[in-house]
Amino acid sequence: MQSFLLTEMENKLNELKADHLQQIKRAQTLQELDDIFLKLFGKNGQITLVPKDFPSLPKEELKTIAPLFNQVKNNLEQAIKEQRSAVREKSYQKLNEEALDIQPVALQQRSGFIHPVIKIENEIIELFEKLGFFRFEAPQIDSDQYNFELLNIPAGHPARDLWDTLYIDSQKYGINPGQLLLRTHTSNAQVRVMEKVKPPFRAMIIDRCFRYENIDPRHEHTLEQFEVVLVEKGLSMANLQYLSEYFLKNIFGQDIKVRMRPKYYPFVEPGVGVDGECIFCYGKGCKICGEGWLELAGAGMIHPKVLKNGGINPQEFSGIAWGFGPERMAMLKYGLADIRIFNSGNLTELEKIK
Ligand code: FA5
Repeated sequence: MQSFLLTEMENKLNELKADHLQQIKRAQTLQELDDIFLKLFGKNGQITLVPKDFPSLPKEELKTIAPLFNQVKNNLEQAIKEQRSAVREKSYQKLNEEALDIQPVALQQRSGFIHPVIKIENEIIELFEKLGFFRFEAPQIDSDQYNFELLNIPAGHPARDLWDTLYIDSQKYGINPGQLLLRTHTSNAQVRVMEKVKPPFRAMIIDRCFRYENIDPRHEHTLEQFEVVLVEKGLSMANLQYLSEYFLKNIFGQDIKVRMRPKYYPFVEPGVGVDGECIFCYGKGCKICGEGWLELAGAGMIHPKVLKNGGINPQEFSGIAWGFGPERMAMLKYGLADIRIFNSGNLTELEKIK
């Protein structure tokens, strides 16, 4: 007669099998199946714990229970495996049946556009090329010599205060402090072009400059300048006046009101400031322009000392230099109240500027 323990174990295995085969068949999700699997085969699972009583059975009975145990274990494992596949298959079918609308979404097309300041600069370059000007480049990091000294602005001269200069900590490069700077204007090209090109010549420089500015709607720390340097025989203020009008009327239209007023720049004599009438207040004065005019350029006849510094005889040749801010021009042309939009990187706003 078989032992009570064996009978008990056989009953338990048969019950486990019957109960769980039912549960497995009914399971509708992978989560339910995982739970059943853990309940049976986890560390303390009901099937896992069955063999712990095997050592208490006589050897003969072990031969009976072991195959039953393996059979129940395999049946349950197999049933879970099959039901997992069935659940997966069902969910794939459901996905297939759901009419997924996968029409392509209408993507908004964005094309690149030219920055408004570059646009105005391209117009300017084209205008001056027609008059025989060639492009010249000077370094953005330059020496005090070319930015100031050779332009008749010696160290300690009060005119240096006209430019809020950003100096480079140059000692670590073996250069005396105060000798290396971010150029404050494109005028640093004046003597360089004279050294490189034999007169007569008509050069233009268009590039970035830097100032230690308190930024506001009219002032940026990083700004563009455009400069012409014209060295020929017999030039006068009349040529400067002509160039100013040719240029500004071509950019702004024939109605632009332009004025010239005396202005001190150490590298020109006489020197002038060129202003355009403010389009926001029509000359009345507002918070954008101050007194009704927006300063666009500084200009004048190149000082004889500067010509000499560039190796040119001032008795033989005369020069005109003229430097202005393309951003200020773009503000006037496009009716913008704040210069800071240009360097803002705000593509949505920049794209609107037409
Ligand atoms: C100069 O920089 C002179 N080098 C111009 C010059 C050239 C005079 C040749 C004589 C002969 P000024 O600092 O005024 O001058 O600047 C010239 C123009 O640059 C200004 O009229 C203005 O249009 C623009 N500008 C100056 N500072 C700023 C600024 N912080 N932000 C934007 N534009 C500026």
